[in-house]
Amino acid sequence: MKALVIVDIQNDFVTGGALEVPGGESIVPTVNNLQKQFDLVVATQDWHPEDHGSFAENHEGKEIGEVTELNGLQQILWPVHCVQGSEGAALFSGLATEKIKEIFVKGTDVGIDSYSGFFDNGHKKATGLGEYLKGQGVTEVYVVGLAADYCVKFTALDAKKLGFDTYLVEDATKGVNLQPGDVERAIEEMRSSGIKIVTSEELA
Ligand code: VGL
Ligand code: ZN
Repeated sequence: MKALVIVDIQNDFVTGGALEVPGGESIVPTVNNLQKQFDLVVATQDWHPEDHGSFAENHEGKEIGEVTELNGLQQILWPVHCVQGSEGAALFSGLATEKIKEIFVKGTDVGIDSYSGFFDNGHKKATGLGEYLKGQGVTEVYVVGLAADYCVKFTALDAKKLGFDTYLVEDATKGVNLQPGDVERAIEEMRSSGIKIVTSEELA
């Protein structure tokens, strides 16, 4: 059994959003098409309280993009984004949602960020996604969405670590590229961890 995991296709991650992935919305038609090939489609949603520790504005004197420490973990400071219940946190309107069976929220604890859709960045708490997929008999996980160099990468790496046969659909993800080359490096890291990098064309 295979599942499509759609990561964080939310208003704040598309063009004009608070934490814009340049052209992020351009993958949406591909993601919508891919959904037709899956009996199980799930999504993740970045879902932060407004006092979240990943927001630069919650750290006096610190700037967006700075790296700080948050409860013992390195933390990049981001602009305020995906605040629970806000328009920015809503799924992007172009995303087809009829087939999405479950949504797993992450980043809900003030003191820790969660790039992966499976666990927080300290691997302390699970979101329920892993258990859910195993309970559905899933053995293959296909990961798509935003952002390639953060939440998509860590979701795919955790899927692999949990023992799923894991695929990244390369043309169904886009990255932030805070540093030039970040997306390429993320893809190489995924590949060398045993994740299969495929295109939507190959899957059709
Ligand atoms: C993400 C940075 C902060 C993502 C979420 O969805 O890739 N990146 N929060
Ligand atoms: Zn976030």
